[in-house]
Amino acid sequence: MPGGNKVTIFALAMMLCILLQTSISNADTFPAGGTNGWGFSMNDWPNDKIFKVGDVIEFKYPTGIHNVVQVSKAGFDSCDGTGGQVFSSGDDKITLAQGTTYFICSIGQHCANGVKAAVTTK
Ligand SMILES: [Cu+2]
Repeated sequence: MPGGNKVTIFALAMMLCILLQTSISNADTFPAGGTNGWGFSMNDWPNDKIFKVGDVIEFKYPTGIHNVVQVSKAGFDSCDGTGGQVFSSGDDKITLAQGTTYFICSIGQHCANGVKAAVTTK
């Protein structure tokens, strides 16, 4: 039956489209600190969330008041931003890779006062 192949190809094409759309729209964007934004009210912000590779963390804060430095675990633990990648636009979007990504604010004693977050992908 000549029409059969066309129907099958159409069905396969539809399935492929659905699969592609799912993989594209799968990434979520999380505002760091939730509604408080990136600052002194992190309140263990990432702890109740599930992150995956490709998700984006958006850091919103007043320019010059805070910054975002992507650091190693050692840098995170000691609040030392030396050698880290610095973001300072006030609206920084950082895509998560596999594992844990560590962020601190390197201005003043902000990190020691809680302006830090460790985000782990599942
Ligand atoms: Cu700060």
